[in-house]
Amino acid sequence: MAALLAAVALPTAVHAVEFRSADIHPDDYPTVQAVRHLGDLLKQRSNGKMSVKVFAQGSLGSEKDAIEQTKIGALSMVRVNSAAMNNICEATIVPTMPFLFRSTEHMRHVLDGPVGDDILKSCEKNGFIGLAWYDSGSRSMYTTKRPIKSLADAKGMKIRVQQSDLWVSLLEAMHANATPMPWGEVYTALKTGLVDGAENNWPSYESSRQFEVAKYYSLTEHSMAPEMLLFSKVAWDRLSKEDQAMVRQAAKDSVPYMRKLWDEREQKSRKLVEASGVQIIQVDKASFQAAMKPVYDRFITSAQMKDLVRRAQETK
Ligand code: GTR
Repeated sequence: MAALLAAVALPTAVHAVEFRSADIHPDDYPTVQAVRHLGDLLKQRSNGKMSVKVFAQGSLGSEKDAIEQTKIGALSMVRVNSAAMNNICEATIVPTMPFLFRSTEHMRHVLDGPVGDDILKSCEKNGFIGLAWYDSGSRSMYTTKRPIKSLADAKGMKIRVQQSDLWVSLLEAMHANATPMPWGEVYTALKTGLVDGAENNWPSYESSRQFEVAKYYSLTEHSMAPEMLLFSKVAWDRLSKEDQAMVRQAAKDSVPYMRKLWDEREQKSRKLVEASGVQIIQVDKASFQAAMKPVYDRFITSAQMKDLVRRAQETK
């Protein structure tokens, strides 16, 4: 009887597939929650045939490591910041560019529209199926010893940046000393004085506890580099057309869910950080923006990149 049951149960078990996905953020972070939600949708809609397991908190390594694993198909999915893809898929530089987006609404319109789609599609040649864009708010500078009140204060400071040539150039345009390193190492680097500061949005600054060691947060809001959800092309090609469509739809449906969580978390994180005694500094954003011309001159050179930037800027 047991053998008979096993034989009956086997076909479903064989065909059920669990997609492994990585994220460097903790369990309660909106990106992790959103990918879990996507997994729930998928499981429901496929009657248990497809599901997702999210490995959070960087348990599978840095974003760079996770991207490499996704590329070879060892991981099916990965959620990373657009910056982590800058050196791999050139067009991801566009939404990472300083001061490109005018507001959250503008960013969402661009990414939800043809420009966002074109950038996602362009990563296919590099081995990644772009499934969705998620919010990441605005990134601002924070420091340990003294506040950045103006552009001049950033000069010579050692600032941690993401592992992207664009980010090195962005901080160099502020005359800071850019130090690329994985996110998981930043807390210690700030605490031990290896770097004088870093930059990120409210939820990352808060969830990483970096606000405890870098207590000056200067509202430069210099980039709205969004989050990306990518599927391994190798793993994708093993799926049927129907399953691919189902994954795409679930990813799409996870976006409004993510944005709701994001909006709530941004406020919650900001309040928590403020209550902890962090000093929030208003800066003249226009002066930081003006300093970014060399970054555009260096990275937005080809006709394709110029076209994407122009179309993004022209989006209402
Ligand atoms: C966060 C982002 C992460 C990672 C991190 C960093 O805002 O969600 O994917 O890019 O910043 O600065 O390394």
